[in-house]
Amino acid sequence: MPKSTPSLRGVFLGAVATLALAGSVLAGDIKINEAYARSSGAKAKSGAIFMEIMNTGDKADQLIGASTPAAKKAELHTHIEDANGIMKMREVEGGFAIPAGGMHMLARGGDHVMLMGLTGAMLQGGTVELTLQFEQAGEVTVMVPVDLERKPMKHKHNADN
Ligand SMILES: [Cu+2]
Repeated sequence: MPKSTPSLRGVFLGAVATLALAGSVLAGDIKINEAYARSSGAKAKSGAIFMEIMNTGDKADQLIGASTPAAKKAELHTHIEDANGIMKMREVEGGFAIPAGGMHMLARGGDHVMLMGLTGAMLQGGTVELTLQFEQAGEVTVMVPVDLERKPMKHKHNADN
């Protein structure tokens, strides 16, 4: 069937290109986009990972845990404002809901994966292997590029920035 060969080859190459895209992964209904990791510097004992988590399925999922060889512990954190107006981080019991057909952002100043007790310095250009645990999708591993230069994300409608 010589006619079908070129299209099959195209599909195969497309899949390889998707896998090779740093900071992205597709696992079942879960798609991770634009993941990146950062810390406050080479001597930092902790770091954080941000990403967009999409759920392309028709069933709600939940991110319930994370682990990485880059740190002793990975926790699901959010920022909350205390009584004095000071932003503090705390662990989120039960993790983050990823709605069916929707997405959940992990972003600076909001929800994030916290890495505590880094096993080595997070250097620009490096990569952190992160395994996320989802209730439905199970374990999803993404190779996360370290990006110390990325600025916090601006809202898209903020055209004057
Ligand atoms: Cu944190």
